Amino acid sequence: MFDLTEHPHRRYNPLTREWVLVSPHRTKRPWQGQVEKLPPDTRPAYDPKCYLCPTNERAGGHHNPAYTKTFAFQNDFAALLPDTPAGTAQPHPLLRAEAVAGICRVICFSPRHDLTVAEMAPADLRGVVDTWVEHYAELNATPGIAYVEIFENRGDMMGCSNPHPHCQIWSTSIVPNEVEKESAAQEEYYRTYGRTLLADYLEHELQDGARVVCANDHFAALVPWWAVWPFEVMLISRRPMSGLDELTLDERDGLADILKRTTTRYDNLFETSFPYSFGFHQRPAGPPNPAWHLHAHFAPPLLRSATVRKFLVGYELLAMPQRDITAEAAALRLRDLSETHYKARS
Ligand code: H2U
Ligand code: ZN
Repeated sequence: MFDLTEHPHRRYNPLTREWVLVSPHRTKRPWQGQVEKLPPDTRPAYDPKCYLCPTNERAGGHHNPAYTKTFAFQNDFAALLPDTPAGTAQPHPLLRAEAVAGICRVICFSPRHDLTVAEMAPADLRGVVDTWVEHYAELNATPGIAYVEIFENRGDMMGCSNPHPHCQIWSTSIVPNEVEKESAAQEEYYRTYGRTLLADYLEHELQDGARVVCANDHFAALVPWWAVWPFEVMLISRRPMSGLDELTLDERDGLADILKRTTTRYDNLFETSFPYSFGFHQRPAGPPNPAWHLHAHFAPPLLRSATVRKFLVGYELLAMPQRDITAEAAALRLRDLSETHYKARS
């Protein structure tokens, strides 16, 4: 008899329409790979050498103001530029290129160099949500912008260059690959069923409970059925809406609350500043879209301790993503963790 907790299988991701291979029996194999030590987090509240701390100098001679809440600025090494001329090139039918224009920004979450999302006060996190809403609404309405990606890389492991709490926004004249896949799946689902794909998915998950990590009146955090990263989590708004700009004020508080509770569980998992890439998926430029359902993805690399991470290599790069622990086992671990940050425990 096929048993999801024992037997190798593949699971379908209806958002990207791709499969992930799950090998639950492999969690028994011995580990002899790379062991990394994460140094304890001993950052000062202000670091005179940090290019994100208040009053410090950034590249190009820019000076940060003495900001007290959030602070946004144009990325000094932007990957996309607003004035790139439109154009295409096709030297051969197989070789296509298109110009991409865009606006890249950095948002500091707090003047405090030593904090993480998990350690920020709920009111300050609500301020971060308000800043995201403001920038999403403005950029999404900017002529020439087709999509606004808000994301945070946290930790050296995820290629983050600076531990000061911050995120980036890359807004582009094109809709990027992952968003295009999710758009197509959600549009088709909505045309067929007249409901959003994630509204139906979330309704099932809240009833079932096996993959739910935590929830409040406005958002749920869960390990998706199709998770690739060991402790991957999705945040899904309980009310279907297509973008951050549609959040009510209560829902903004709900988002701040679920962010704090999810990242606190993450930090508590291995009692470390848990590395991850995080970001929102929401409707491409245009008015509210009933097919699109606002959500966020956490992609964290740590696997079984603060020193053992998952790499997407070999089979994952050449064939398909693969995981060992099941989504249900990961959700159970996260659900059982405290919502009091380990650093705040006496
Ligand atoms: P990470 O979040 O991935 O570490 O990136 C930080 C961003 O900050 C990165 O995109 C920008 C880099 O271009 N940056 C500035 O805009 N000004 C600076 O003085 C240094 C870094
Ligand atoms: Zn700093």
